[in-house]
Amino acid sequence: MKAHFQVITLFPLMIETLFGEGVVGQARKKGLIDLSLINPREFTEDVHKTVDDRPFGGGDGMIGMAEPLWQAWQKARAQDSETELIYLSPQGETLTDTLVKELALRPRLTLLCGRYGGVDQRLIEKTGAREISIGDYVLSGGEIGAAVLIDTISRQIPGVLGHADSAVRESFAGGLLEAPQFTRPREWQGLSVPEMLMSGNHAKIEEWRRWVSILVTLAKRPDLSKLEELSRKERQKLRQFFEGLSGQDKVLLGLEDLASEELDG
Ligand code: 4GN
Repeated sequence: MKAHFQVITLFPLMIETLFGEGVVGQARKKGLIDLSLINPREFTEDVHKTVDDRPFGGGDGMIGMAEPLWQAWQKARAQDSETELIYLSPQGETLTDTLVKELALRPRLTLLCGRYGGVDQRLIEKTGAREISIGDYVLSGGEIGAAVLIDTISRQIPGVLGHADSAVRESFAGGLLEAPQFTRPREWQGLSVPEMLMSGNHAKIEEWRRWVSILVTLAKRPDLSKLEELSRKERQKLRQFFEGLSGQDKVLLGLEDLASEELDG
């Protein structure tokens, strides 16, 4: 399944720069991802190439004019008749791992980036654009939001990530954070690496990482953890595992504040 992203933006270089290299840049070279940039300025008729104007009723910022954006959308549709329009805005549905996976099922998307005060609402109405927000904060333009969508969806496309492809893609599924990672040297500024990771026993290491993942999620993002889905037996095993960690490992893993009582019940 090949992805096709089209981005309607006054600043195409922002997007082209970000995705000229890195994981997405490589995937474009392999032909797994197409990226088209459409500049609404292309569709202006006046000498000043006007794409925005002051808001009716007054207020700060400039508003993207409906007609150049409409023409840009027609171009996107001409290039991909099945593309769907997404408008990046703080008013949209919040992006989550679940929504990323849903969008990745049909990755033929046109991302509309507003600037300044946003775009004329009649354009949103006429196009039926789906509004998505990348989080509860305001950006100076939709480009960074569009980039977040392109990056997160691309990681779901088979072949885009390295070997461990699906394993890496699944890392957030199940609502668990990853266990902390370490590399050479074995000792750095008086700190060593958890002994288990040096054991060479891959099955044991994977089991250890899974328990650490559960603990790290509980400690740092209790809102994500689905600990209530663990059985009583698993919870008991988790508590034993936590109590068996060395003091230094608890510190290294960021678990020093997690009390074993939190694993009760
Ligand atoms: C998207 C766009 C934040 C988001 C944006 C977000 C551009 N700021 N949270 N700024 O996903 C409409 C008004 C587009 C702001 C403008």
